[in-house]
Amino acid sequence: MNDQLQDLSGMWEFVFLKDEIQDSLPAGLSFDSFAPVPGCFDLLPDSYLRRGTGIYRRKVEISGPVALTLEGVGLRGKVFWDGVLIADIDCAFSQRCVRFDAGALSEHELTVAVNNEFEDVPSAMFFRNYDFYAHGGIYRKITIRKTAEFDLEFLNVLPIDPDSGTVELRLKLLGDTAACKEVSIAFDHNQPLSYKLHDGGFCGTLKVPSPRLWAPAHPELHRVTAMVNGISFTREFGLRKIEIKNGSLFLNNEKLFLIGVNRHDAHPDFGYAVPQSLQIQDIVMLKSAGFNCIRGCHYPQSDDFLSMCDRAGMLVWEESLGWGNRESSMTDELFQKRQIFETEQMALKSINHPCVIIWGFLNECASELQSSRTLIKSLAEVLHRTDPTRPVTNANYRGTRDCCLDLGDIISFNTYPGWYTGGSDQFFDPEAVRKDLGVLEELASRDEYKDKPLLISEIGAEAMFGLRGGQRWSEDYQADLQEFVLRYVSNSKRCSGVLFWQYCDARTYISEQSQDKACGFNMKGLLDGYRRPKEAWRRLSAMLKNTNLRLD
Ligand code: ADA
Repeated sequence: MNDQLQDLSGMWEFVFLKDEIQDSLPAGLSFDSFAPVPGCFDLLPDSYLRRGTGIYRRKVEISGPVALTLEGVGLRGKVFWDGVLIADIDCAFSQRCVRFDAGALSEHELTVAVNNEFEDVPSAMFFRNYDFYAHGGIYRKITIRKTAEFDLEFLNVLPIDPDSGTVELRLKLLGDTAACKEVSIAFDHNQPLSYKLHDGGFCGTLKVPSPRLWAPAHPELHRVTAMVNGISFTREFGLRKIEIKNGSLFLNNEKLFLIGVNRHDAHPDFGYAVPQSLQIQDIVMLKSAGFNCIRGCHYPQSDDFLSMCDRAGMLVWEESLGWGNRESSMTDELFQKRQIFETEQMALKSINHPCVIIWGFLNECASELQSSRTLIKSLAEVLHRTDPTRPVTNANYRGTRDCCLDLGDIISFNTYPGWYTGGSDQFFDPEAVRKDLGVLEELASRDEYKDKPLLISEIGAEAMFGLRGGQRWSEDYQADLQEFVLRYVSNSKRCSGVLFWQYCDARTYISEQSQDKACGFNMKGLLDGYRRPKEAWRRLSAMLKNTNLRLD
């Protein structure tokens, strides 16, 4: 950790423009308001639910070579330093680090222009039919720190044999590394050992002294400090092993059963700029209710959120941005290039977080088409190449029509019996769910798939908070469904877990473009958007607490 780090969160000057800006700031901009950073400008009074460009500006006092990190903006952003364009961010939720010379020590002007208008082209990363709101804003924090003439690109620690503390350490510097000849590496507070650098890089198998395993019940973390020419870089990591054996998941050689939720990092009033206190509360609520996993749907998670999951021992499925992507995108070369780049960046960003046990991508893409195989195969390959220690998957909604199940390590089905299919009656029909899940289990048991774990990665029903009566849209209908699902999956011989859809209600749209949702929210939450528990939350929590559900 570099003690010269400045967190630029707070109140920035702000102005909203109806139009998109190009590579220079419009002349004569008058910043007529203020806005919170992190924050979504389309939740501010004067630009509420409008589409256009939010321009944020603040002063920063710093000099010389610096690294500016934007942890996530949306939908796209342009970054200016003293009016000069220094970065163009073309993907929502993705972390970007920009290195440049800030100039002489004085008050400089940092301006970030973010735009939430849709690009209706196949290569777009965020489409208007995505069933989660396309907020405009600076979703996550921005920091800046002074650097030397060289800087750290990454310092990754991959657990090879956690019990013995054997790890693969990968370090890469960038910038002027000519004078960087060796690196000294220390684990925790142990003596450092020196190693030669080659072209500013090092890769080797090292031993962590006094290794302590990371696991949900005892989330032990280690630290590694690398020092080059007097400059030190520290990263946390965890020693744990996630693997697949005979069609099941194993964590540290113990069979793993996932009972979790899909969680949008969202809130009705904050959009995707969820305060850290609320993120912590979400993790605590889930952990104390007995859930053991969060699928970060459907975009990369912030480093802070993953660090909190590391500390809490909450398992995470992290995935790159995508939702229902159609053949026109799946076969578009620029879309393929962007997806591969963003997915690799996600893995490099999160690789040290032991809580992340599964990599995902392209939620519910057109995986029933042969033409989708090229991109799905490339994404699985780039993840395996970047990180050979974690399984990869993509949640699909094509059931038996899917033709890409062989490309992932885990078979993950999103399915909505009792809501979109079956259960045509106004009241919950368990037979519809039993039949649907039985078909998926049978498919996953075929020879070509039987060695892959099976996850029900989404299942649920809408429920309006406070509505009772047992009919569709009521809390008790949703609770009847989710209770049946948990009982069924817990007794399944084939399933390795279930991730309920979804943790809490999240903003979407009322429009023919998306999936019409009452009140403009996807209300399949076990809690409402303000985290008020529905009947389903109470029932599942009771089941997870009071019965010895199969958690092997
Ligand atoms: C899909 C999708 C989710 C959500 C869900 C629903 O499975 O992956 O993001 O849209 O359907 O509520 O319909």
